[in-house]
Amino acid sequence: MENGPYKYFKDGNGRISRVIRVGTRKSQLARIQTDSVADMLKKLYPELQLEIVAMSTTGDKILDTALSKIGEKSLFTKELENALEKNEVDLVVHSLKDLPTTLPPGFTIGAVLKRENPQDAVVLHPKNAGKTLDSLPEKSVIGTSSLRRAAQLKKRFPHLQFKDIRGNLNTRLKKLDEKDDFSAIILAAAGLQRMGWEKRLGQLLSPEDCMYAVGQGALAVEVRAKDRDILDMVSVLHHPDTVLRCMAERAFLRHLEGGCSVPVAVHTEVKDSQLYMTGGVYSLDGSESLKETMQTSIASDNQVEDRADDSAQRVGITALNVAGVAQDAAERLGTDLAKLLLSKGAKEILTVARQLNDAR
Ligand code: DPM
Repeated sequence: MENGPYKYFKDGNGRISRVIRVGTRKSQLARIQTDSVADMLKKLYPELQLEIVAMSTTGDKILDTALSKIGEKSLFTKELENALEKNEVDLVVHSLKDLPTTLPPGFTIGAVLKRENPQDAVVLHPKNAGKTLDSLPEKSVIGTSSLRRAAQLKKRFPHLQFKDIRGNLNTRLKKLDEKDDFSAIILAAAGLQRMGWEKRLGQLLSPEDCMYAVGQGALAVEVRAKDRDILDMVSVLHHPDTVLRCMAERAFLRHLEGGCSVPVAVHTEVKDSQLYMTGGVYSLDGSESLKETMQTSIASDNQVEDRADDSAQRVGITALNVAGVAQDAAERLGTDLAKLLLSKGAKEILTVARQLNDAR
C-alpha cells in the first residue's frame, strides 16, 4: 500500500490528513447514487473521511421544459463542475448518461462503475397494472420526454400516443399515479431499482422494442483531471467491461455529434473478449431509422493504462488500470459504427430531427 492511492490521505501518524468532499445534486436519486459510491469508497479506504455536499443545478430548477428542448448539454453538471474547479468538492457522482461526451477542459471521468440493467421499463398507471404496451387500448397516452424512447416506440406501437413529462423521478411517478393524464410512463430500469421501486417495474423493453441511451445504467465519478491522487483513489471503482462498452457508446454519440436532443440509441455486449455494438438513429416519429451492428476484439496483454494526462482521456474518461489497447479498440468501434451509419444517411435523419425538435 506504500505507493497506493492511500498514502496521500494519511498524515505523519498514519491518520487521515484531509476530508474528501463529494458533490451531488439534491434529488433523491442523485443522493442515493452518491451515497452508494461513498459507501464503496469507505469500504475500500476505511479511514477516509467523506463529506457529502448537495447542490441544485439548472436542470433541477427548469422543470417545465422538455429536456431535449433546453439545449445546453451540461444542464445537470455545470454547478457541480464549478464547485470542483473551486476545490469546494473533490469528486462528483453522476449518471453517466447525463454527462456530455466532451467535458469542459480540466475535468475527467475517473471512474465508471459496474453497469446496472441498462434497459428501459414501462411503469403503468395503477389502473393498468399487468398490461403491456401492446395490450394498452388505442390512443393511450405514454409519458416520456426522451426523443429516443418516443421515436422507437412510436414505430413499434403505432396505436399509442406520446406526451412530454418532466421533473425528477418522484414528481413523474406522482404525475402518473395521482392524475389521469398518462396510462404509463417510460423510465430507466436502473433508476427505478436504485429508488427501491422495483414493484412498479412493469414490462422491460427488449432491444427490438427500444434500445437504451449511451451510458444508461452506469454511474460515473467526475474529478479534476490534474488531481492524480483523487484519480488514483477513484480508479479502483472502474468496472473494465462497463468502461469499454460506455467508451464505444460515447465515441459513437460524439462522432454523430449527438446529445440528449437527438434520437440515438445503442446496445452493447461483452462476450469472449469481443465487444459487440448495435447503434441506431431515428427520425422523431420513428418512420425513418438506420441500425447497424459491429464488433471488435478487446483482448489485451494486460498492459494497463497508467497515464493520466490529456492523451489518456478517451471520450472524457480516464481509465487508469484498464488495458490501453482495449480502450483504443472500444473507442474505434464506436467511431467506425458512427461512420457506417453516416455513410448510409444518418446525418440527414439527425439534422431533420434536430430542426423539427427545435420548432416544436
Ligand atoms: C437523459 C435522458 C433522460 C435522462 C434522455 C434519454 C430521460 C428523459 C426522459 C440523457 N437523461 O434517455 O433518451 O425520460 O424524459 C435520467 C434518468 C437517469 C439518469 C432517468 C431515466 C437514471 C438512469 C441512469 C434522465 N438520467 O432515464 O428514466 O442512471 O442511467
